[in-house]
Amino acid sequence: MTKFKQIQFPIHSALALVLLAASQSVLSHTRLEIPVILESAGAVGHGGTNVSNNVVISHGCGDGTNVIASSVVFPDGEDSIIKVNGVQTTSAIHDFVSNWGNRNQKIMNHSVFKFEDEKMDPLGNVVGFWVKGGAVPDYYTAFVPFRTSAVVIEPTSCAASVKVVLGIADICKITNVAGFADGKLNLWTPAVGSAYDGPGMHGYNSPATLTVMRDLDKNPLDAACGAGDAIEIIPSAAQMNRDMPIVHNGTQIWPKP
Ligand SMILES: [Cu+2]
Repeated sequence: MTKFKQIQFPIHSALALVLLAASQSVLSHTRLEIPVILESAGAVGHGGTNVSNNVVISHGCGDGTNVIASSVVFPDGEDSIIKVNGVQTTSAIHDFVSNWGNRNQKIMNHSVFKFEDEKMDPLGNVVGFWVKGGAVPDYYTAFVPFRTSAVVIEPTSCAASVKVVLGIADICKITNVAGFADGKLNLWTPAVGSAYDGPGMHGYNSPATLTVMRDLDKNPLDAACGAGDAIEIIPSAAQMNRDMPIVHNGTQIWPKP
């Protein structure tokens, strides 16, 4: 027994170090303050719970740089990439979420970034937001607040969770797409083949996510579903190219056209 314990200790401390290193590298990237939320299984529009959240900008583009703007995109569910247990499917998000669309709204806050606005699709649904006119030092953390309205997981589906993949750019220097590089901006985007993939850059294919867990008490899974499926919704390249730019008063200010 004593011998077993002696072996066990170094394994645990090695594991603790690995976990610490892993959590620190995650913390150093731009993520959501609350990355996992519970669905509201109540009727849409009645007693749904809103979750106030923040995009957490954890660092800038290197010593001496300031984050001056940020751009955030949520998958619109129109041409989004949908995965079931990691495998891409032709199913639509509506097969798994009863009320997808317009779930996320910016919470106004001019204390860090002077200017902001929501991004809308042609139907007026919010598909993201941008902020600009700030100067967040590299060593600072900044919060960009938004709110998620109740997401209802389709009761007839086997979805146990829905992971929403975001596209985010933290911008230190306004450039055109060709000028994207470490030191100028951080791209926290899914690599879907858009102009905002940022291959080789610090945050390559390391997007922030918001996972909605099914409320298994109020919205139980059918026994045939077993443990249920992990669904993922990722913005398409076409949506990223359309919605990532910052357009202020009708003029695209980032990236430089
Ligand atoms: Cu980082």
